[in-house]
Amino acid sequence: MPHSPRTLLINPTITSRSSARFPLSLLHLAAALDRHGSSEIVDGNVDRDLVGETLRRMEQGRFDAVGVSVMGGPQVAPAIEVSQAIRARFPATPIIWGGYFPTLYTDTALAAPYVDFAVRGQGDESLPELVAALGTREPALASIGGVSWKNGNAIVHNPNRRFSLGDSGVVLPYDKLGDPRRYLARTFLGRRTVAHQAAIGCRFRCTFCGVAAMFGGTTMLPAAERLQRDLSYLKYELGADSVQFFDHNFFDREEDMVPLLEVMANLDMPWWCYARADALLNLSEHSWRLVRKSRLRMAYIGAESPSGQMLKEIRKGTRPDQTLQVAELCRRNGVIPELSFMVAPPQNTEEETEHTFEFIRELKRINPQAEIIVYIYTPLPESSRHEKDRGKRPVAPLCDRHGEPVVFPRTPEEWTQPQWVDYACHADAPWLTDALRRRIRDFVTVLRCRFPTVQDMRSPPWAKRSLSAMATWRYRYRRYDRPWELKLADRFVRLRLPQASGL
Ligand code: B12
Ligand code: SF4
Repeated sequence: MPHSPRTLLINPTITSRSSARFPLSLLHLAAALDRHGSSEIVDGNVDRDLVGETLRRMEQGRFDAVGVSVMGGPQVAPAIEVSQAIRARFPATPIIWGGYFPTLYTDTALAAPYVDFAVRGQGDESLPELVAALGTREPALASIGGVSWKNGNAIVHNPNRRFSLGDSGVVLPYDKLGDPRRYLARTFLGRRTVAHQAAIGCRFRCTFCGVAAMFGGTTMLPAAERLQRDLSYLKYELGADSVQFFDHNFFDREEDMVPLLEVMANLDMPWWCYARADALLNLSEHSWRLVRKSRLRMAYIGAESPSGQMLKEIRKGTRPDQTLQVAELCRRNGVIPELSFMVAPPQNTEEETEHTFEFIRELKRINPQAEIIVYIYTPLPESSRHEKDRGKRPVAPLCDRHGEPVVFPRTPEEWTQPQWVDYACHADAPWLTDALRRRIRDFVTVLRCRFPTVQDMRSPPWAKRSLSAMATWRYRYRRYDRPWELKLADRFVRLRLPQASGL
């Protein structure tokens, strides 16, 4: 009888237990692996003793391979820790890293002695093929698309593989997570919000974006029947009452969206998604009627910059006037736009930042409910971009504040240094001066106290109102600097910060 491979899948801890959402990457991989073998999942967001739980599972039963899902930023350190522990206790078990980190930084991931394989892009086909090959006497590794591996001292990158939205005809194996209901959370959308991914990829190729680096401009939408089936299961079997879509970009071409919007309108589950200003502006009144009926509560829109020139340079494909228009359009349709900006670019750093602050004020005048997220612009290294895009509109060489070239980490360990975790989280960059860093923090403090986010379920309304009143004069007179009294008050209220706890 052929051997049926067993794989252990690991989601290293990245968020608090209460913020844990379905580990969708591992659920998709488990569904694929279980067609010709079996799999188990350890979710470090829920099993807080990640290393202990992993080793316990491995002691209980033999696994042919371990797959670790890693995104850049705070997930790298626990991924290293669990991989090192597995290598020390089970040295013969192959360790495979997949997800955004090994896709964008493949050589860096494989520089580690505890990473044997890196899967680039989607793992749904590559991982089962790799695990099956590892069970053979002479594994034919070179023929598995999307896999990078070590051949002696050399690193071999097999060709990329095409993305697919294959449908097994059944819902994801949620029961592998123990009680899947514990992943439903109380949010501003509802009492039991569920995370779901319907489409994959994004047809755009913004130079700074990890999604563009992963998908290279590919997008695939699900059939309406599939969305209906999946959401019905989540609603009627698991009791979900609202949805947060992790789709890279939910709104695509209007004619393709209408059947999906009809499903949403019938299901009556308030929802949140990623969108683009141009896609929303292009919707007809008929589609907006569906959007309103479906109860889209909030759309996260990458506004990025108020500078048309910068938007062109990063290949965003939208214009600042569209950002202003979409804020107004959303207001009229009862959808809160969550607009994210990237301040402090490496060139014209101070001017662009101040320009963005003024633009945000204009947006707030147009739509006071608009939510604002301020990130630091931290472009990807050229080597991380999708192979189709490398060399096209390269970003100018990056220099730190002393004019020295920025050298990106070459090992996973270097990526765990605080300044690189901040870089991956778009929270800091080597070209920022202390004064500008403080200026940005102060602006964000005044802004979020003046306009507390509706996503904050923890702070009582009276506390939010008081903070907002305290921040009013600073906001009105642009007195952002050193808002000590707001920081002090915020220490008691602890307002939620969407850029840290959001997506
Ligand atoms: C959910 C999510 C989170 C969750 C964590 C999820 C978890 N692991 O528990 C939370 C909210 C905590 C989070 C945090 C962050 N995130 Co996040 N997140 C996402 C999001 C929205 C969805 C991921 C997802 O579930 N996709 C669905 C599954 C099916 O797809 P997938 O994860 O890509 O998995 C497939 C492949 O990657 C691959 N794969 C994945 N793992 C593995 C493992 C193996 C072994 C193999 C073989 C293959 C494989 O196969 C999978 C199935 O096809 C993505 C955007 C997106 N839509 O992808 C951003 C995204 C991944 N996050 C990103 C980032 C940067 C972050 C942060 C580090 C920073 C930030 N400011 O957002 C923060 C950390 C914040 C902090 N201060 O702590 C970036 C990564 C880009 C990059 N340059 O690396 C993304 C792409 C958002 C973006 N557009 O910039 N995030
Ligand atoms: S920034 Fe948005 S639109 Fe641009 S590639 Fe990334 S997901 Fe797509």
